[in-house]
Amino acid sequence: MTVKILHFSDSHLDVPASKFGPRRFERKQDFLQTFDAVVDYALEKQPDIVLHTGDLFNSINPRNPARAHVMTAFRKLHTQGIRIFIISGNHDVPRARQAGISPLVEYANAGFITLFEDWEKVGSETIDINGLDVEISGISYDPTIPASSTVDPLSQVSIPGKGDINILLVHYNVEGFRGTFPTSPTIRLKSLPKKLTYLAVGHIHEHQKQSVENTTICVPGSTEHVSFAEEKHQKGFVWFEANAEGVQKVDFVPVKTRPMRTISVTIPTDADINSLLVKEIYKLRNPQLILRFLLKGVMTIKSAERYRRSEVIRQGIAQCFSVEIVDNLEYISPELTIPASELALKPPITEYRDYLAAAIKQEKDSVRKARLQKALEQGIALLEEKGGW
Ligand SMILES: [Mn+2]
Repeated sequence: MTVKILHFSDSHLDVPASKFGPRRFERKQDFLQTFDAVVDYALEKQPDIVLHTGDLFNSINPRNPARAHVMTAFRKLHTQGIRIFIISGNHDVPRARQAGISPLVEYANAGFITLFEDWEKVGSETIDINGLDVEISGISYDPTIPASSTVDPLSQVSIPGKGDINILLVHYNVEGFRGTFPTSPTIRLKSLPKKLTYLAVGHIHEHQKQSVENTTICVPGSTEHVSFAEEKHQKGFVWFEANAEGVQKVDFVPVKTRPMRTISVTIPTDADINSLLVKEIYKLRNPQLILRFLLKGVMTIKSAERYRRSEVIRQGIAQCFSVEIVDNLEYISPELTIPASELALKPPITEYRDYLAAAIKQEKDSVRKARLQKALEQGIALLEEKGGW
């Protein structure tokens, strides 16, 4: 007999989507839909256990539509006898007691899930599935570790390791996995707990897996593209089966997500940027597509004058789901011919003296000349007092 387990992660429900303007609710809906795709798969295929390895919500205070949605989904799974085990990720862990409690606590209190809330010590539960002891342990993300620390979060961690199958849920980077920054808390392969069958990993958004001795380390990745950095990743979740001999198979099951694409555009000299971008938009037109342009290169003043960013976006959102333009450009002006020496700034008192001296020289009326002379003296005194030179 094998135990059937569905593992998903990083759903980031109720992600902020204000940059999508009036389509922000639709964008939030995308995340709920991929979450539903996973839950529907579980309802249909009936795994024994469902694991979620953190960042179920994008924040500790998700809004009610997302909360209620998850409650309904977990109730359905629970009613079918599917056990759910969850940890908190860096996005949905309370950073301090004052910040309140995790939104996941509601589901645990309702009896629908088992939440391993602690980040200081591992929580553990053993359940019997088809005569096999399945030990599931978990440790939530520790918000007190500085993000730039290179600490190994598992160096002091052990699991009971008494099951026929032993699973540990974590939400950290893992040594050697893509998307892991060297200057962040990272699990070292040497600190994997003994007798571990499956390390269920959240936090890394790209699906990856690796075996180290008898342990399978698996990252299902996020269920939607959380940022443009993920645009090329296939999103989905993991279905695996294990017995007392270890993990027997691991399948990645893809889910349908909204397409996302970045197009880099190098600006040719004096090109009409608007028609260039609009042409690209028509080439890629797709009402589902989240499109981003990265403009690169140098823009002359002449082409900048013809560039109407809002016009490109207006035309873009008629053909695509959204269009974003990143245009941190350098501007150059070939028409600029003033010698640099004439543009140099003078110290404030020198500037003031030169300006008034010229005015005094030009003035014919003696009374006005005397007044300007007085203004020159008083002005210099005032500038000196204020720290001018
Ligand atoms: Mn995440």
